[in-house]
Amino acid sequence: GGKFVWDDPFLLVDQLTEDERMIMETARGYAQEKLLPRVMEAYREEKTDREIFNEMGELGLLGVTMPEEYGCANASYVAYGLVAREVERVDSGYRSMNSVQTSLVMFPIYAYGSEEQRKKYLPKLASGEYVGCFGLTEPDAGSDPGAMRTRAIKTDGGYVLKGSKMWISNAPIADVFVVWAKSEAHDNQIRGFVLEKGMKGLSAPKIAGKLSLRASITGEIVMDNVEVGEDALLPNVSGLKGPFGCLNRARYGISWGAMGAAEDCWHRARAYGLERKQFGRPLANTQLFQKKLADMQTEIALGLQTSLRVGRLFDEHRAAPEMISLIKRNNCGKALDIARMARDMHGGNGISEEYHVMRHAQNLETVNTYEGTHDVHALILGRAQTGLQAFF
Ligand code: TGC
Ligand code: FAD
Repeated sequence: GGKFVWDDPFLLVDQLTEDERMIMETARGYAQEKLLPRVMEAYREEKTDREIFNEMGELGLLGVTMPEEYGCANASYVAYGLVAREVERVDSGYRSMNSVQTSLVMFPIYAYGSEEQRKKYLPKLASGEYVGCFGLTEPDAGSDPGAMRTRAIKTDGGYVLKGSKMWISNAPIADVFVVWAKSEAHDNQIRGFVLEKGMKGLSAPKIAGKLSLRASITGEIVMDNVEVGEDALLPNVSGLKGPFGCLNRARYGISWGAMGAAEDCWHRARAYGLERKQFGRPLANTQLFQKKLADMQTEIALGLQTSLRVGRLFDEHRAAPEMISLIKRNNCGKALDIARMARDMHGGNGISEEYHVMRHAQNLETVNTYEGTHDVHALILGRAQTGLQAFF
């Protein structure tokens, strides 16, 4: 007979390589020792610690899947998922900082950039010396990024960029901006451009008043006739498949990350239920409490196993976008349900910052929305099985 490990029901750890386990341990140690002690204050005060990028960079946790020649770990997509899970166990905002840098900034420069662009940006993004951001969403183009208004107009030596982006993670502290614009010189196709902090006409005001993801800074990107050279254009991709190629990777990582947040909520609810007594016995000794724990355990075990499967397919270049929509949607939705449930199981204490579950629940509202909302991924999956387009 096999052994049942309550917090690893399908023995996920056994399915990892030695390298993956090492990266997971590094990420877990860092997250628990360095991120957990500062998250309460960061969240309460809406404070993003810029040094987190340097710390993650030093440990090789930025751009983990990219080659060693650019200062990266050349690890598997499963390893990338494990990092997301460990970091998001502490806070979705910290995972967001890592996802954006890795999948949305380093990946497009690596996959679509020139060798000069790779050499110029990747090592500094890998070490955390540079912070990157990714501008796709606009005030009037969120779920429908094809409706973007940002334009690149051809000049003698390059382009002028005009437009604005909304809800951009890392933007106010970013050194490097990967932005997507319709380019007149390229049949109005969507093209990627790499902008740098300090360019004339470029600003990134902070969006204040967020009640979710408060440890991760979010901003606008305003491009008021920003002049760039030809060397700012990402030469090797055109059309929506450029940004979507990045989103496939980030969404996949989020499917692991959301499960990390859910695991933290589950473990905390279990520990609370064992400790807290009402009606003369521990809460965990009641049927309703145990049913909730069983539901959490089940959804998390299934969710992690599917992310692992898609990660392996990613490494074999066989992961389809629809697989990623399925796990991004389901894991985020389930994580949000679990966090709300854990909040409830903590009673009044559940609303206090000290118990962490309310913060996870608030964060997961964003995670369920960004990178394609829960419903938008349903429409992607609906289209894939009916052949009918229901977006409009
Ligand atoms: P559609 O006609 O479906 O496709 C247009 C072109 O794009 C290609 N494509 C993909 N390529 C690779 N991977 C994918 N997942 C792809 N999805 C589409 C497609 O093949 C086609 O190429 P071509 O060559 O034939 O032109 O486009 P549509 O306009 O109908 O799209 C609809 C929809 C809903 C699927 C899509 O627009 C969508 O996914 N919307 C959600 C938007 C979104 O996810 N935004 C994310 C912004 S970034 C962010 O949130 C970062 S937060 C990160 C953090 O802080 O952690
Ligand atoms: P909308 O598209 O207006 O959607 C509103 C509602 O309508 C949703 O429930 C949606 O599911 C529903 N809906 C939309 N279309 C349909 C349809 N056809 N049928 C049925 N229902 C529909 N973007 C970036 O580019 N870079 C970033 O770094 C980034 N970081 C973010 C950080 C945070 C904290 C947040 C909150 C967002 C971030 N985003 C980022 C933006 C994010 O990707 C968008 O918010 C998301 O794609 C949804 O777009 P929207 O907000 O315009 O909502």
